[in-house]
Amino acid sequence: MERKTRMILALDVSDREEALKIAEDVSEFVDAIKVGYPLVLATGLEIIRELAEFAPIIADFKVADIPNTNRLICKQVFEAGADAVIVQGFTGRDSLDACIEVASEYRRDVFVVSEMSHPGGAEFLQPVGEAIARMASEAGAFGLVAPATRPERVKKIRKIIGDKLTIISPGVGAQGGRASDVIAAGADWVIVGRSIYKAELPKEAASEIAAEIEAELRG
Ligand code: 3DU
Repeated sequence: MERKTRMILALDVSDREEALKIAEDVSEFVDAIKVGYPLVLATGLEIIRELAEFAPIIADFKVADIPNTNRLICKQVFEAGADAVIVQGFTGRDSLDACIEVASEYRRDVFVVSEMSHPGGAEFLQPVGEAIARMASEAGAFGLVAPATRPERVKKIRKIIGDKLTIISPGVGAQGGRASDVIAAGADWVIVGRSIYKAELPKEAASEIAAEIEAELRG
C-alpha cells in the first residue's frame, strides 16, 4: 500500500451502486478502501473485486477465531481479491500466526487490532493493547489498528513498535478524532467512514480531510 494521501475510506454502506459511486468519486483522495461486514453481507464478497478497480482493498473482518478457522477465513478473503485483512490480536499468537502464514502465501498483508476506538474499547482491550502491539511486531504483521479517538495511545504504540509496523487509525470525524492529530501522533493512515460516505458531497469531504493531512505533514 502506497503512502500518498494517508487516508483510507471505510465504505460501510450497504448498497452496491452507492458503494461503487462513492469509491469512484473519492479514489483520488484515498490510498485504500476498507470494506467490512455491512457492505459484504449486503452485497456479497464479489464487491471486493469490483472495488479493487479503484484502490487496494482492506477486508475488515476482525478475524478472531482458532488458528484453523482463521486460516480458512483468510484464504477466502485473499481469493476474493483483498490486498489486506484486519484481524483481532486478543485471540493470541497462534491464531495470528495462522493469518500471517496465509497472507504470506498470497503475498498480502495483515493488520492487527491492538485497541479499539469506541468508549468500550477502553474497558477490556486497552489494558492489553500494548502487549498485542508487541506480539504483532514479533509475529511479523504489516500493521496495527489503533484509535484516532486517543492520539496519545497511538503515540505510545508508535513508541513501542518503532518503525517496524504501520499504523492505521479509525475514529476520525464521526467518532470525534481529528485526522491531523493522529497523523502527528504517528499514524501512517487515518480511516474515515461516515464523515465521507454520509456527506452530501463525499468528494469534497474527502478532499478537505486530505488537505488537512497534507497541511499537517508540511508542518
Ligand atoms: O466512524 P467511521 O464511520 O469513520 O468508521 C470507522 C470504521 O473503522 C468503521 O468501519 C469501523 O468498523 C472501523 N473501526 C473502528 O471504528 C474502530 C476500531 O477500533 C476498529 C475499526
